Amino acid sequence: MKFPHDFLFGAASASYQVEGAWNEDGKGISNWDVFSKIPGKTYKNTNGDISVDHYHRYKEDIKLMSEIGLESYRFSISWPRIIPDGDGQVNEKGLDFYNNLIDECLKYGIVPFVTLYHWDLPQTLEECGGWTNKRTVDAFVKYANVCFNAFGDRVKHWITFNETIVFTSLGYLAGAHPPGIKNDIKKYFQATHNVFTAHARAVKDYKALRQFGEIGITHVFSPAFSADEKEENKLAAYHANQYSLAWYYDPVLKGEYPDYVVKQLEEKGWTPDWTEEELSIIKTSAASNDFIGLNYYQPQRVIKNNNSDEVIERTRENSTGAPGNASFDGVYRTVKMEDKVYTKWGWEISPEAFFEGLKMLKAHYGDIKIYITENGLGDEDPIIEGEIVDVPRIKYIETHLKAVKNAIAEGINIKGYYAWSAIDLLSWLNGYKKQYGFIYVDHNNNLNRKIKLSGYWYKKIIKERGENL
Ligand code: BGP
Repeated sequence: MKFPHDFLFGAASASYQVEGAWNEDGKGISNWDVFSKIPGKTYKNTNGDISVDHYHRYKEDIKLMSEIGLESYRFSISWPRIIPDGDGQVNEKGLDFYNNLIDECLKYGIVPFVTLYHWDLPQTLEECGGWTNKRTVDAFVKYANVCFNAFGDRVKHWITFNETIVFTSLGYLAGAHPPGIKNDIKKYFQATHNVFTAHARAVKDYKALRQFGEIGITHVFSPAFSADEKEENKLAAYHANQYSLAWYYDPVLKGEYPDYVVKQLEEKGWTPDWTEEELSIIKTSAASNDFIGLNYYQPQRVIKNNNSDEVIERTRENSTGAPGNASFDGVYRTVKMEDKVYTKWGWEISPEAFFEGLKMLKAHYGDIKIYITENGLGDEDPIIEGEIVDVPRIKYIETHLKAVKNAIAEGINIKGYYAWSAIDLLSWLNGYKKQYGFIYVDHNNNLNRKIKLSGYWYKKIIKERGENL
């Protein structure tokens, strides 16, 4: 079987992780510009001031992407580049940059797939309470409209938010992302609700513009499985799926929050401050949401947490995805398992769980349209005689693409696959050490670029439309 002719083979990036030029051409300061400069917050205090300088080298980068044969490039727009103070004047030079980037993609027939929010919030909004303040919701809707109007003639695929669970939980529970707040459960849920409201309003506005493109949201896809057959662990996995999956997917796909969570939030006093109007906009916009983007790296293996009084001290190291933590409410715990395989950073590698999770999603939400908006291997790539021989990455992407192919054969409506990442870039908390790209960037030599073995391998897969996978 070949992948369907309208299936997009792509790769992804995010503004803060690639662009650099943090204070050029009128760009405002973002929360990450500030947060990454607090000593000890990131690996070796790395930050995105220069990153891989995509802002200045985008032409070279898009050309390399076209050499790989990418059909689509998923990138994000930096909000503070467009509206430096969050909700004030538009910065024309910011618009110019993305107009040029989009045009450069189109010149090579690469479909631009645009994320509006991949975590770099204008600092002025962060200082007013960030996503816990409804002013940020209004500001986002305004910013989204500016982007639809400026780029919507050429951009027909929009993602409102990237991974709400990550920026809200690391921002308000683990304190590992901006604004660096720890264990404030009430704020965490408020932030999530405000994001869903912002998403719903942006979807409505986009549809009203009649630009005839599609719009959706990207979520972490980390389905929870019980570590064994014990009833208490199965219940713990159910709980994990309610809080980390249903809470995020239901409002977007069904237009309402899951009862199981809503009831518990009421009991515990964690219910967000929400209005009838917001709930109704979430309800009515769900039907207009075109797709769901899934970022899949690993599943969660779950057991019941038996020492729920334990204080969970989250550090940078244990908050970036490796199993071993208790949930914020103390109900369950993710575990590392003897019989599973893990990356150097402790993330499980499981194309099987990916496939199982996709079937679970279909069983629960029916025939939704899906893009895999991120999937990839963080590794330290060997260089042999000048070539970047990232064989483990090829293996990783190959097995996960096979899972996608099998899922399509099962009738799951997957319309594209974006490897993370198009090019080596700044990992939020792991610096440049953890590489993901098809294109290598030499930090010791002028940020020179070179296509890796995985890039050439992907080129072949795209050319054959995955027939030999
Ligand atoms: C996702 C983010 C990406 C990227 C990726 C890899 O959560 O959407 O921006 O960072 O994870 O994460 P890391 O760099 O921590 O390995």
